[in-house]
Amino acid sequence: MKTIFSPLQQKHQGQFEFYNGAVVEGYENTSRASFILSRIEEVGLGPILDPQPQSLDVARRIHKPAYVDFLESAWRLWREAGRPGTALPYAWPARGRYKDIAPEPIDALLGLYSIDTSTGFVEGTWEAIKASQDSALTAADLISEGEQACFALCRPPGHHAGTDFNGGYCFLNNAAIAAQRLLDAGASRVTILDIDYHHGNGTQEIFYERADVQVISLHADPRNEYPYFAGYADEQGSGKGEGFNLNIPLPEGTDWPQWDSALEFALGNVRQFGPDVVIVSLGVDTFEGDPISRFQLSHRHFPLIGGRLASLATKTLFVLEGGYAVEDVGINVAGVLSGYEDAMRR
Ligand code: SP5
Ligand code: ZN
Repeated sequence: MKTIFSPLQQKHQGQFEFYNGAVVEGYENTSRASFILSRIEEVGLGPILDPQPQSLDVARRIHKPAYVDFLESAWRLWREAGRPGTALPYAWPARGRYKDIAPEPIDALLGLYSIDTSTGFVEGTWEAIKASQDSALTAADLISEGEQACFALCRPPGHHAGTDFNGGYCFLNNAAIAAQRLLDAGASRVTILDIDYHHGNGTQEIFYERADVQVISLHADPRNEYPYFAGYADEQGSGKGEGFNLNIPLPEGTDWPQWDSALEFALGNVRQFGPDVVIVSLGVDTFEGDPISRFQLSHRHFPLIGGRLASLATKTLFVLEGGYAVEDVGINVAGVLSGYEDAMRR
C-alpha cells in the first residue's frame, strides 16, 4: 500500500493548547508523523510518496470559501497585529446576537471560525494544512486510478473541521475533501467510516443533508467527551441526508469486544449502503495508552481492525486523524494498514 505524505506537513510545529487549565505543547505534534513513517518503513508497507500539487477548488466547495481564505491568512494577520506566540481564539460570537456582523480584527476571526481553543496557528501552519489536503487528494486520485487501498498520512488531521470552523487540531477536513474528489472522479457513493476516539463532528456537519456520502462514526460518548455538542445517536441526517448519518457512542473504558461489535454493526450498515469507496478516518486514540482518551484497545487489536475493514472488499482510502501516544501511534497505524494488506492477500 502506498503512503502519501509531504515533509511540509511538519511545518505545523510548536503550537500550544490548554490542557487541564495549563498551557501545554500541542498533543498533535510532528513526532506523530515521524513515528508513523519509521514504522511504515520498518514493516515494509510500501513506498512513501510526496503528494501532487493540488488546488483549493474542492476545499472551497466542501468549506465556505471565506473560511479557506481565513485559514490561509490567519497567521499573517496575527503577526501584522503584532502578536507573538500561537494564534488562538478567546472570543466567540455571542449566542442570541441579533444581527450578522463581519468584524475585521484577527482576534474576532479566530473566534468566528473556531469551536475551541485547541487549534492554534503558528508560522508554518497554513503550508502544513495545504500539504495535508494535497496528500488526501493525491491518495484519492490513486484510488480513482485503480489502487485498491492507499494511506494519506494527514497531519494536521481533519475530522473536527466543518464547513466554516476549525477545532480539535483540525483545519481542513481532509477526508471530506477526498470524498468529494472521489465523487467528482465518478464514484456514485462514498462512505466515511470514522474510527477515531472522538466523534467526527466536522465530517457529520459537512454531509448532514447529503445522501451520496454515508457518514458513520464510532466514538466516546459525547455526554462525557469532546466534542460534547455532537455525536449523539439521534443525529441521523436531515432532508435528503436522513438515514445517512450514523453515530455509535460508546462508554468510557470501552474494550475490544465491545468496540469490535460496534464496528461489526457499522460494517453491516456500510454493506447495505454499498459504496464504491470507503474512506476510513483512521484515529488510533482508542489505544489504551493514549494520553487524552479512555478506551482500552491494545496493540494486538489494530491489525484485527485492518482485517475487519478488508472484509468489506471495497476500495479503501485510509486518512489519518488522531492518536497521541506518539511511539505507539506508529505501531497502531501500521498495525491497521498491514492487517488490512494481510487480509486482502488471503
Ligand atoms: C483529531 C483529534 O483526535 N482531536 C482531538 C481533540 C481533543 N481535544 C480535547 C482534549 C480534551 C481532553 N480532556 C478530556 C478530559 C475529559 N475526560
Ligand atoms: Zn481523536
